[in-house]
Formats: sequence, C-alpha cells, structure tokens
Amino acid sequence: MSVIAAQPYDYAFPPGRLALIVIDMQRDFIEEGGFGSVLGNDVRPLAAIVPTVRRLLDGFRAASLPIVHTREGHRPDLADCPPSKRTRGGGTLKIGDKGPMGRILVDGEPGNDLVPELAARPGEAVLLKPGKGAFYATPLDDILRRHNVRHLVFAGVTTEVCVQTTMREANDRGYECLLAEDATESYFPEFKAATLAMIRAQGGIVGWTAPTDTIVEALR
Ligand code: TIU
Repeated sequence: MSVIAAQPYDYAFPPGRLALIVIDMQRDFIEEGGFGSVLGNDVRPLAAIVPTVRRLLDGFRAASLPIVHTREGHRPDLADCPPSKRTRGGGTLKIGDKGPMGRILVDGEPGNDLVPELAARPGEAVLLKPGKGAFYATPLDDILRRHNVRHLVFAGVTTEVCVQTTMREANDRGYECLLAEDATESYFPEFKAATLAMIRAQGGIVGWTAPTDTIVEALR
C-alpha cells in the first residue's frame, strides 16, 4: 500500500488505484459577477484555491490516475430540478432564470462551465449533477467501479455543502475518502473549519484530510 500522511492518521491506498473527484469548480460559484457573487457571497476565497486545485489535477494527470469533474446544474427544461430546490431562499433569482452568466445552474450556459484553468482534458469525466451530492442521479458509482477504484481524493466547492455531501455518500458506499484541505473552500470560513474537523473526528468517521502538496508528493 502507498501511504499519505493525513489526519486523523495515515491514509493508505493501493498504488495506482486512486481517483480524484473535483466538485463544482464552475464559473457561477467562483468568478466575480457570477451567480454566487450576485447572491452577496465573497467569491475571492473560492477563486484563490484555483491554482491549488490545478496542482492536484496535474499530479493526478502526471500519474495517469482517473479524474472526475462535476458541475451542479440542471437540464434546460428543469425536469431534474425539484420545485423545492428552485424556490428555496425566496429570492428574485431562481434556478433557470437569466443570471449574469446565462441561465442559473443550467447545463450549457456560460456560468455552468468549469473555470477555464480547470477545464477537463480528454479522458476525464465531467458529470452534471442535479443534487448537492455527486452520487445522486449520476453515473459516478458506475464510473468508479469501471476504473476499479475504492479510494477517492476530493477537492472543490463548497466544503460543507457539495463536497461534504458527496464524501458522506461515498463513505456510505464503501469508498475511502481523503479531502485535500487547501483545495476546497467555503463562502463561510467557520463552516470549512468545522467540516474538516467533523470529517476526521471519531477516528475519521467520514474520512481523512491532508494538504495538497503531501498528496501530490505521494503520487510521484
Ligand atoms: N457546489 C455547492 O456546494 N453548491 C452549493 O450550492 N453550495 C453552496 O454553498 N451554496
């Protein structure tokens, strides 16, 4: 087994059998002028992790390991968007409405694209996910089974919403989950800190956390 120094203890994985899941690094959550910033969030902390996520991606690319990107979004007809999700918040801008970067959280719109620095390369899967968790209503589990991996590294946004939800879904499906601490971010720093703490509490009840450099070094 290969080993990565992590919290709450070393993370072990079979060499060559590790996949990277990059959650929702889409323009609407990360770029100034997108949906996230229009809602009043400060997107700068999220934009700041882009180079770190890129280092992680490049480490997995150099090691020829599987990579899956996700985008939170819906079909243009919104058939996969429950009304409860569309109306939540009661604001004027709803999913499917015209936002600053096209229709909000709709597949094919500019705001739903991954930020250009983190664009997928040929051979990397990009999944459209209608939920917060990336296993719900997507072929993620099938893709990972086809790659024969049970060990997953996570990056992306936001730590406590889509990243944590996906890690919990993966954990319940028997995957061993490692979160790259500095390749994930939240609009709320206290939520990120709490999420890292709760993932590794109780002996790693959801999984492990480690810095990106430590993970990339272990892939070499
Ligand atoms: N990707 C993701 O986390 N979607 C969200 O809706 N996050 C929020 O923090 N709102």
